[in-house]
Amino acid sequence: MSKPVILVPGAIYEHVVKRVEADFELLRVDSADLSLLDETQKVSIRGIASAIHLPNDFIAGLPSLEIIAHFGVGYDVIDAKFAGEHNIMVCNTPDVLSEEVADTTIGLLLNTLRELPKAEAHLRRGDWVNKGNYRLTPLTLRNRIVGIYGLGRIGQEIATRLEGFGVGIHYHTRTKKNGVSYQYHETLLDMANAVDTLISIVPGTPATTKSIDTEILAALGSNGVFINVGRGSVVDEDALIKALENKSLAAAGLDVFENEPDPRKDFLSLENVSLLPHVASASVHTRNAMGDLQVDNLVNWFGGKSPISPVPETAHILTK
Ligand code: A2R
Repeated sequence: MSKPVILVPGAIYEHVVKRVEADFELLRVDSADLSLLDETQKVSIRGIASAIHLPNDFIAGLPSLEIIAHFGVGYDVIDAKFAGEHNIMVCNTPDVLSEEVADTTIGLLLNTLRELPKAEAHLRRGDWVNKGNYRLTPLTLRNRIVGIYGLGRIGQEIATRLEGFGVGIHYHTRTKKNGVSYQYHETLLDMANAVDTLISIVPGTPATTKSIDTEILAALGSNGVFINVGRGSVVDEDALIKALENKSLAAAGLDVFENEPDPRKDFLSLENVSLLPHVASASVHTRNAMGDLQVDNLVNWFGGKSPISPVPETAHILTK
């Protein structure tokens, strides 16, 4: 029997390509563009393994498509509701990256507060021997109260790590979590008023878009620090840049941006921001685990079993 055809549109982690090739017939195109496929190819495609935005007309233009296996936990680049309405399963790669992202979050938080990348640059430039000690940092994690915006799989891991630092921990989600002792806030503004450090790890959705705005940033106060490891779309970047410029916010640490991989130039010139190029889950260990889960979802599906990690919008779809 011939193997199912799996399309890989656009760039993908090489480990995924090897795994797809081993179990399926791999078809690659440069982008999610129907004009790159002939009619026979379009009809042959039964699954997609991707890490990029898939437009709805692309999804709808593949008549035999059964499943989209996305690389990453955030799947805001796919209209999962639309896929579900077309009886197409969508899977993501949750859990396997939660600890890595939480580890990186703590690193970014400390980099932001204690200026560790700048202190290292000071040493490397020869400034330690020539000019003296790096400055005492005005900011510290000591005595901070941290608010976590999104206490899901990753948010919980961040909170667990923060417990070891002896800081106050608050959270905001739409629903209060059972069995969680951290202080809950019904609104993001309530939480921002109660904390001085805000960590965002909510998904990019219409409800979270630009939800961190001038009012939320102002509520953190002039000692306030904002860390984003979720999605850039969640922040009003104009408001954030203004707050950092006029020091109404002390500092920010950002791993995600509205426009990736080309963030706003204003961020690059600001002194009180620590920047990372969306690397929170980017170790070989964790990216391999994500790739394995992505392809295992396809293997299960085409083996007649339920996929491992369907997204909620399509979890009702039965195997074919
Ligand atoms: O609101 P709830 O009770 O469903 O809690 C979820 C929360 N959340 C929100 N909180 C406040 N306002 C919203 N509009 C809102 N939407 C969602 O975010 C839950 O506590 C958390 C998401 O957790 P998980 O679904 O377990 O996602 P995970 O694996 O922690 O990843 C979070 C995001 C991904 O979607 C990527 O964008 C990024 O981290 O890598």
